[in-house]
Amino acid sequence: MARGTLVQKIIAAHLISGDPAKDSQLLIKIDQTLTQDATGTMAYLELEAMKTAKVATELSVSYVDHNMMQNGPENRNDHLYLQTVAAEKGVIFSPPGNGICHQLHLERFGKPGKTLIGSDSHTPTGGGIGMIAIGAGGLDVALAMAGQPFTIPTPKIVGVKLTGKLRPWVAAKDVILKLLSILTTKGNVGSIVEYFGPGVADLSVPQRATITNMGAELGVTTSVFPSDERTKEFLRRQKRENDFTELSADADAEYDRVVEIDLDTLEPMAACPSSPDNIKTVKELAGKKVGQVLVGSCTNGGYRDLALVATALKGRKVHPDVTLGIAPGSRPVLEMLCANGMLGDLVAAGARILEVGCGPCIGQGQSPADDTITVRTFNRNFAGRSGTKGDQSYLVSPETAVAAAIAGEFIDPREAGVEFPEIAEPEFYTSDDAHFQKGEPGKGIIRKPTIGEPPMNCALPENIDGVVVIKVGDKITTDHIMPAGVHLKLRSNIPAYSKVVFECFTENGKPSFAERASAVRDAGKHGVIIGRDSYGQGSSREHAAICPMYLGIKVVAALAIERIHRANLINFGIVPLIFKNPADYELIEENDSLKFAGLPGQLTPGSEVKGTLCKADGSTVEITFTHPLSENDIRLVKAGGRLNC
Ligand code: MIC
Ligand code: SF4
Repeated sequence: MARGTLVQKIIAAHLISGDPAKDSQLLIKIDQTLTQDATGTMAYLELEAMKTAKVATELSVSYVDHNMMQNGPENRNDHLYLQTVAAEKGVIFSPPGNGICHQLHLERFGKPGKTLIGSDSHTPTGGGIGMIAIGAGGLDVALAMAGQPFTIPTPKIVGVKLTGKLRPWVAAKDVILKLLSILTTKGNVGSIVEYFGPGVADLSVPQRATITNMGAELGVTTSVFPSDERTKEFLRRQKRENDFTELSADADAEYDRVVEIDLDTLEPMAACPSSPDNIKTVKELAGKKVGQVLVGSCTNGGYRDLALVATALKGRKVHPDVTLGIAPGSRPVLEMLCANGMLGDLVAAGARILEVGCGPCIGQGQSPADDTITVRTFNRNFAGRSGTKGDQSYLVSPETAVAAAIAGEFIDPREAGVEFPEIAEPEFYTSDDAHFQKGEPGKGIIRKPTIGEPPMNCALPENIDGVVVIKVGDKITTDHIMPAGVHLKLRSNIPAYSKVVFECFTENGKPSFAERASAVRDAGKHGVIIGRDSYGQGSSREHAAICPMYLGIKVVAALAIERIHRANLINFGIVPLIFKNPADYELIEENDSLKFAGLPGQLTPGSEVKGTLCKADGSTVEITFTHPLSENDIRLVKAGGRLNC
């Protein structure tokens, strides 16, 4: 691993086993965990299955922020389970209405130099305060709560050198959009981004957190900023100055790759439909009519973001053709806007005030109209994530969003005729922790009927009599595999949720993926999924592995599989394979038979795996795969996943 870097120092302080100079896998101690409700129910069911009496971490927090619509009893049933299981296991519970996990964790619990894993892919938000904060599947978080170390690939460190200062109307969001235009969402698996250089001091902790949050879209393990005077200042304003430790890389730190971004020359930018790395300058989009603007999410739901929008709108009205929704990232943020009158300014301007939480970012309401542009301060614009098929979702800064809300069209915010609102950090943030619950154990766990058990798998069969149930292309996200939106409430009910696996690929009148996979399983055969590059991007939702496993999928073969999804596949006993020769992908069609004789025996660290492709005309081709599995991973997949071990 690159020497003298901040990442190397924090990892060295947490290393349990593995030599960063030699080994490809490192086991690190985890100080803190976080979960959110949509992945949390499964994580705590798994923790219960491990018979853990109390969590072994320094701090574990269970947040409710995703599933808050309460259309039907499922959401509230989940909340009650989470509240009572937290009390039993020594986990702090953050109830619905308190805020988005990442925003609250940064405000109230993040500590420089600590390690954090969270069952949400945007856990790297904590990198803004100098933590090594990593997104993971629920089972890995449950294991960390039980005191087990977490495995990371020995990272390549990408140093991002920041110089200069952000100019008015150019935002922290534009820094990460610029980096996405350079590094893209593909090909960064196993890397960690470390920010350094004189430009770092120009950015406050919330601005840094915007950058590390959306760094998740690069597909890296995490991103991290040094902990410096700005960090100290943020912690003082949060009334927790004692949590400060100064941390930085050595002056002569070596990075595996260096990218330089001059903040002075950045432009307002947007990620265009339907990928966070489809970047254009706002100037290039100028004049495009906008139908909806949404401000909030764990990327831009903080005090400065909303205060900027409120101040720009003061005395103005939202354009009549636009609906503007504001979803504050946390209760403290909303409380501050209430206290200083900015909430009134937003309401007077015509904004619709939404509940504190993830809300429209995960398709919980506010789906845009057909054929209209929606402009969002969020981090993901995957096709259909907004709840509207064929949506045109653009990701921007609050600065660009408010300019579009006023003008009714894309406009470079520097040309919108609005005076730039200088937003000072408040002398003190609202730091009332009264709503975090440290419940008492011994009162019992409430488990209503909509909460099922995590499904079990069987050991990996000797011979895989595989059938290709689906073949998909590049950049398949876990939103494609396991849709959220209206189905999000099924997260605690695997049989019901499994029915919508790959729903976006079901053609009208044709059998669904679930029906086809079940037919393969019921015929005594084994389901195979074929993906192309960067399979399993995005969300950490382990349901993208659990539900296919439930439907009998045994193998996922692709050109590349993203880190969190790959770990989830292994955890649930699905074998991830990589095409040795990428051209072989072209040979395979849906419904082909792909057989693996003696698969458990073929799996040793670094081994090749041979499969036989049998075409409908009776011809056969041998295909060679590699795999990314360590010795321990092999043990897990052979057993049928961690819960079977
Ligand atoms: C997301 O932004 O996609 C989510 C919803 O927060 C997910 C977690 C989930 O699917 O529950 C994530 O980012 O990991
Ligand atoms: Fe919630 Fe959206 Fe952040 Fe995911 S990306 S945690 S859905 S706000």
